[in-house]
Amino acid sequence: MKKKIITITGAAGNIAYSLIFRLLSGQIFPINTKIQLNLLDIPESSKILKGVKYEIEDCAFESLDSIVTTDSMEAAFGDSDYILLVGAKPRIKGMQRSDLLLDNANIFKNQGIAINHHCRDSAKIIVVGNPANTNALIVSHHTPKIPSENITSLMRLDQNRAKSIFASKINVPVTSVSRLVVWGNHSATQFPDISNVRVDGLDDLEKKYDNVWIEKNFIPRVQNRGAEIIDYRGKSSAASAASAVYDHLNSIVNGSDDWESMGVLSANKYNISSEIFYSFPLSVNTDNYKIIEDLDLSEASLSYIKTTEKELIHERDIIKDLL
Ligand code: NAX
Repeated sequence: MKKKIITITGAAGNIAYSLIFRLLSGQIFPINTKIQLNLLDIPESSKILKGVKYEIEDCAFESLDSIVTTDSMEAAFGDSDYILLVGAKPRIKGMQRSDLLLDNANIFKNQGIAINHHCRDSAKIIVVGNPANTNALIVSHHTPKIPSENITSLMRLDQNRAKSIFASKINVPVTSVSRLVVWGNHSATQFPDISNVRVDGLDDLEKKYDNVWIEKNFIPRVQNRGAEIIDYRGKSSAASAASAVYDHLNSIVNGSDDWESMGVLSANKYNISSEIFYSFPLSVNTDNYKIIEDLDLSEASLSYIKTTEKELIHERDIIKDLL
């Protein structure tokens, strides 16, 4: 029997409430692998966390090895194979985006320091809590022991949203759509890019859509999908976010045949600043990822990728004292 230790922060929150059950009933790891869950939340959430633990136990999952619930970073991060940094403060009424950035930046700085102290250098870290890309930059800065390639931020929700909206427009199953990627920030400046899209492996789309639809409808709808969900549901996306974390982790563990979008340290590709976490088109295998290079970018695409870069540089400048 093999065992994997997965740490989830913000484990008493909404995303975790879907994610945990998806992970334990899913098929990311071989069937003989058992999962130890280390669930971290703040002391104020300890009662909720206990309820979550009882519910997990009540599912009698075959894949479950054990559950640790804790408010101690040392207990949560020690020996973890995968660390899913979901927990963060929500933006409350009247709060400026920059206040949220700084509050959450401090959480991710302290978690980075603790991870560096307690984890193996092979640990893989996925940053979900917002602003996810900038939080990943902070974590990366405070985990010198861990290779920056092991740290990625969640853009898969944006990619899944883009694929599903596009598939529905051209009336094909979402699984037919590949090479649809999202560049930049997990925010309303992101650039969902259909320039290289394939449907059932072919790039001949027989003009099933037009550029006006892409520009005026598709791109803004994907960029603002989070707000659209809040508008209807009265709460932010949680189940779809959890599903995207599952997909992201699955790609990291098992690789992917498709192009994937993840926030990664930029490494100066496509003339994007090397000091930000930015979502690029990636090929992902079981050992690492590679930024897909030499894609042709139209004038319009270049403008989109620079706009979202500008926002990430601005976020980085707000938290620069923590780097
Ligand atoms: P919730 O507010 O439901 O849960 C957050 C949990 O984090 C709470 O239980 C809270 O007690 C805990 N927490 C706060 N500070 C903590 C700390 N220092 N250590 C450990 N736990 C702490 O939010 P939820 O809906 O679960 O969303 C979590 C985060 O994901 C938010 O920042 C949200 O904005 C972000 N998202 C990111 C997405 C992405 O694609 N990157 C999409 C979905 C989501 O919006």
